[in-house]
Amino acid sequence: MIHKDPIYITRPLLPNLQNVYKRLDEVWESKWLTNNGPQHNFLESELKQYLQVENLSLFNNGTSALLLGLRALNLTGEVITTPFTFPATVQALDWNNLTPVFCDIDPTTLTLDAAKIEPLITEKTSAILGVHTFGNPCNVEQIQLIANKYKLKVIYDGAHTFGTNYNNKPISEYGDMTMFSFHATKLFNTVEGGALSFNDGSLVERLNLLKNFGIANSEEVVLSGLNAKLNEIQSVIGLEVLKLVDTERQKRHEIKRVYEQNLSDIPGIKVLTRLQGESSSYQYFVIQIDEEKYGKSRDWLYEKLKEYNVFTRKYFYPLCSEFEWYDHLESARKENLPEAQKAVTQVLAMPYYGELQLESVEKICKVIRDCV
Ligand code: T4K
Repeated sequence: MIHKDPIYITRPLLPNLQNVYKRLDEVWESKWLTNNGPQHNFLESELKQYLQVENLSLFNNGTSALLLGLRALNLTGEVITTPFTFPATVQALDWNNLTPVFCDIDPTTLTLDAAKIEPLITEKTSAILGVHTFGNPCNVEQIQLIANKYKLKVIYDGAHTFGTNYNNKPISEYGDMTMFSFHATKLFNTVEGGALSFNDGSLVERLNLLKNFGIANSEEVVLSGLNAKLNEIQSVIGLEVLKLVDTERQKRHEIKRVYEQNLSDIPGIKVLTRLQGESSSYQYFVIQIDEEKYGKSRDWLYEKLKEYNVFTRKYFYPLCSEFEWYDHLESARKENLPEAQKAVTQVLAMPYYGELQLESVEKICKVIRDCV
């Protein structure tokens, strides 16, 4: 019953090594390792096609993509966002001297509750930063209506939404800008990496400057930027991993099916499945545990599964609003964020990657079923 090898929440999608060597040969031959090399440019065009986006800019990780994307939009003052996210979302605001205004989440999708956004808008608000949490799209239509009414920018942290469609449209068609993460733990990875897709094509130049120290040419440095470029080795990995993504999605589809089949009738266990009309990102498989109905808490189950060598994750814990540097913010107060407070104690991300054996999924579900 106890798994021989530890089962983690994910394992990276690793490309065929011989194919990687072949591409690396090209890199060695060219002696071009970074700064918009041919592998980077090829990956960019392949990804544009895969994600069906017109404007795409690659970065060395998702966090710097978001950080510089916010900078490119010239935002100021306050940005309305969710407390239930990975620290990167709000830290990208911090590094732009933008103040997060925390808005509670919708209990069904665990994304920004659009109905609670409007009362938080002040004359200092410049944008809404939503997170498509676990690949669940935000209430994009409602958020856009609010943004139009108050002339706010809309940025989505789509770290979990590689290849997600919503209403038969690529997820990146919603909002002004969407960030993708290509971290090793993501469905598509370049070891570390990320991208921005954006509506306004004229931002390309500004983003290119921002990720390359603001260097316009050998004579001019026109703005204060960063070094946030995706290099040739990362791009090689990306090009080879991209070939595997569709098969990985199919495998994850099966795993999801087995989880759903085995968990759906356990009292107090709610599967945060994809919403209707959305084509899932297959990034995470997440359950929500209602202690009253299940009889045991999320933390109890987390520890119990460890005894079976199964390492789930409490994504996202703690809430970002609880970071001590936000203590002074009115919007960070517990009583303003009841749904987020609940989710943070109930959500558990389960092992989810193509190589995971269906038999292991069944065993994990049996532990969840039998231990109460
Ligand atoms: N916004 C959101 C909503 C995000 O979720 C993230 C990142 C970002 C922004 C920022 O994007 P990036 O700047 O990272 O591109 C991981 C990832 O590091 C992070 O990318 C991700 N979200 C977050 C949800 O998960 P940790 O601290 O949980 O990772 P770690 O090292 O504990 O890995 C998790 C498990 O994955 C391990 O237990 C085993 C497995 N693993 C991990 C690595 C790195 C492997 O098998 N091989 C590996 O190489 O943050």
